[in-house]
Amino acid sequence: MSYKQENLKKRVCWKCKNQLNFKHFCGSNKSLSLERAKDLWFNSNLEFFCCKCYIEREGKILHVSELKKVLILGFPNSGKTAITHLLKDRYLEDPESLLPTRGISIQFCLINNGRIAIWDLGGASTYRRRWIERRELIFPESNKVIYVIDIQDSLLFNVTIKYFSEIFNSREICDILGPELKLHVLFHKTDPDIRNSPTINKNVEILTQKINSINIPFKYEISKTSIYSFNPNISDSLLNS
Ligand SMILES: Nc1nc2c(ncn2[C@@H]2O[C@H](COP(=O)(O)OP(=O)(O)O)[C@@H](O)[C@H]2O)c(=O)[nH]1
Ligand SMILES: [Mg+2]
Repeated sequence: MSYKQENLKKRVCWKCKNQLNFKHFCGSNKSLSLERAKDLWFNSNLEFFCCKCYIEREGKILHVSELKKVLILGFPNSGKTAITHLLKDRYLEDPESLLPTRGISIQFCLINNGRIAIWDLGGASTYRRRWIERRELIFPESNKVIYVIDIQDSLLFNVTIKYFSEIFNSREICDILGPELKLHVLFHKTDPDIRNSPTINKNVEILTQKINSINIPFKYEISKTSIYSFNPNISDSLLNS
C-alpha cells in the first residue's frame, strides 16, 4: 500500500484531540484497500479515536447519550460554515478556503459525552425558500437554532431580518420548533480590532432593536462573535446552553 505521496488531511482523536496518522490507521486496518481507507479517513461523519481513547471507549468510559440537533441559519457569507467548523473541530485551518455551502452540510461532534449534529443550512435564496417550504423536514427535533448575521454588512440587515422573521414569526415553524427551543443570534464578524468601533456599536444597536421588535416566542440570546476570538468556552455555551 502506498500512502507516502498522498496529501492527506490530518485528523484528530475525537476525544483527546491528539493528532492521528493515516499511516498508522492503514497499519491497524490492513484489510482495507487504500481507496477504502481514504474514503473512511475523509468521511467527516465518522469518529476516529486514538488507541488509548478507543480502549477506554470499549470499557464504556465514554458513553454517548442522545443526539442533539443544532441548526445554523443565516444569509450567505455571514460565517455559518466557519462557525460550524469551529464548533466541530475547535479550529479553522484556512478561513479563506471556505466555499459556499450547497444545500445542507451536517457535521457531528461530541461534547460532554453527548453527540451533536450541526446542520449548516446554505443561505442562498433558493435554499432559504426551500428550508421554509420543507419546514417539516428541516425544523423538527431541533434543540437549538443559531442564527448568524454579519455585523459588518449593514446593507444586508433588512433582508436578513426579513428571513429571520419569516422563520421566527411563522406560527407553523415555531410550533414545529416547540417552546423549549433555544435561539442564539450571533452578531458575527465582530472582529477584535473593530469590536469597539463606532460603526460596529451603531450596527449592534440597530440590529438589537430590530430583533427585539420581533415577537419571538422563545427565549433568545444575542452574542458578538468572531472567528478571530472564538474559544472553547464560546463553543460550549453555544452547544450546551
Ligand atoms: N472578518 C471575518 N471574516 C469571517 C468571519 N467568519 C467568517 N468569515 C469569512 O467570511 C466568509 C464567508 O464565511 P462562510 O463561513 O463560508 O459563510 P457562510 O456562507 O455563511 O457559510 C469567508 O471568507 C470567511 O473566511 C469572522 O468572524 N470575521
Ligand atoms: Mg456556508
